[in-house]
Amino acid sequence: MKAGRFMQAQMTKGLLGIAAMALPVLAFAQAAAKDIEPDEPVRWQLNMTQGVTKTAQLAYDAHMFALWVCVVIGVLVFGAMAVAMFRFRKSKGAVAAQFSHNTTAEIIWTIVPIVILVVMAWPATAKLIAQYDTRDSAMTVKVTGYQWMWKYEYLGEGVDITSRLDRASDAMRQTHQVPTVAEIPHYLRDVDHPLVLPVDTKIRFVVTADDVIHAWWVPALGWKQDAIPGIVNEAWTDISKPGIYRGQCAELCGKDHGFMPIVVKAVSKAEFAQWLAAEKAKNAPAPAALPVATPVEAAPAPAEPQVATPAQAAPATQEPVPAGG
Ligand SMILES: [Cu+2]
Repeated sequence: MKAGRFMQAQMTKGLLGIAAMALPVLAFAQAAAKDIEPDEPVRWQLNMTQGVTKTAQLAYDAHMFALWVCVVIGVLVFGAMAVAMFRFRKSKGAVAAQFSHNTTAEIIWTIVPIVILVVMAWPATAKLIAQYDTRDSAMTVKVTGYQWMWKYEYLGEGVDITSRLDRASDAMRQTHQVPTVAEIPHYLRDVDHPLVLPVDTKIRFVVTADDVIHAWWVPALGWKQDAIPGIVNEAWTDISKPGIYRGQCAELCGKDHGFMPIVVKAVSKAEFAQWLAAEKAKNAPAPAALPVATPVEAAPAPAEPQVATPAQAAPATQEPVPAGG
């Protein structure tokens, strides 16, 4: 019967749930010790991390709610089984009942799981809808996946970043050796240029890819979004804690799929404004430098338009995309 299978599945989940509950104290104690990378999972952590965004919190809440429903079902079902086996055992003279149908029992074991599923699906659906509501965002970042790196464009700001595996990890992986944590603290999980974002800001992401399907995934943010060539997907985030958050490409995208990590550096709004201004300054053409170089040829320079539009600034900052490897 359907209901029977459902109960079996719930029982299994219930057991796992009890196991997951066993070590939360340890996990929380270890998590408290980290403040630079607030949401990093720790060794032997069993439950999922809580994340640092509203959507991550929604996912965590849905997960905990479902977990506790499973725990209750597990306790009830295993309790009933234990009682049945102990109290009505053959050695005590119990005789198995003989019947082929029991309409009341069949109605109960169909209705009860339906009610449980609806009770779980209702809030989960509301949370999903909230996760996809990208309205009223303060800024937009366009994420483009490439084989094998990420490009981040701060739309309307004329600032973009190409983010690749850090050089230390890249050099080490070519040697086929495994570094110690002391040698490379974040082996294969670090990048040259992290995505810098402000905290307490609703940030909209538009996610796409240039070659094959990638997926942009930072667990602490609470979502994962496919990056598909020719399609623009949307997502949003609102980071509550400054810190470093690590993720990776989550869609098998070629031989270096495992070597295009993601690093988000969340900073205060003031720090972000400072960083953005510095990036803009870096990207702007340097008109002041021209006259100094050769005084004879300096004359025509002021005739050039001196205002840096994003269109002009962008090509200068884009790093060339290598053909592969
Ligand atoms: Cu990828």
